[in-house]
Amino acid sequence: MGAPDITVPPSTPDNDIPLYDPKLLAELDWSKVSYMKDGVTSNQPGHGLKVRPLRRGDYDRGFLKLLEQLTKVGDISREQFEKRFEIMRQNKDHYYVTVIEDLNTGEIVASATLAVEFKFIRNCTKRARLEDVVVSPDYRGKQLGKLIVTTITLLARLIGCYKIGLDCKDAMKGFYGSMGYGCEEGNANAMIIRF
Ligand code: 16G
Repeated sequence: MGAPDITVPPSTPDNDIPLYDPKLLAELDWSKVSYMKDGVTSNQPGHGLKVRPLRRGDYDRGFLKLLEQLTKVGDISREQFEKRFEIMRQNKDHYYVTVIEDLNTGEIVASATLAVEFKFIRNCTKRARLEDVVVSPDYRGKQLGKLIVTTITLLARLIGCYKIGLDCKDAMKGFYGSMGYGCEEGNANAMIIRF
């Protein structure tokens, strides 16, 4: 594991503001999850690790650098980050960015987002999307991918979404398939226009 190139921010009421209520994570029902080894869950993620909502102070904990593992992020200023964080936080019930922190270094080492779309269909239901899944290269092979993805899946269920979906590269189909995600017969076309 490389030394972190971050200076951990002090714990202040402002830095510690979570994007969503952390109590939700304590309520996740892991009882039917059979593929995690060593009893790992979001409540027991392993020594020195913590699964928690994104916090306002995570700008200084390598969160954006981590996202660069996934795609282009851009040169985001603290002000931009905090503005986007506040928009997400105020749109309560829509954005659940969830991270894994290495408590020894203070670094964010994995992240995934539950994005929730409100609908009229199916009695005004909610549909979930699993987005921006990323694990630091230094922490691969420790189940953190499965841990963060399953945390999001269970969270979607807990808050009452009727389904959860994702887009991914072909090479990742096996990974998501191992946690119950799959293509529906006759209904497996994700179409996009890039602007
Ligand atoms: C992947 C991600 C998606 C992310 C996109 C970014 C998962 C399950 N899928 O499809 O959430 O937004 O990559 O790539 O994490 P892009 O910048 O090329 O759209």
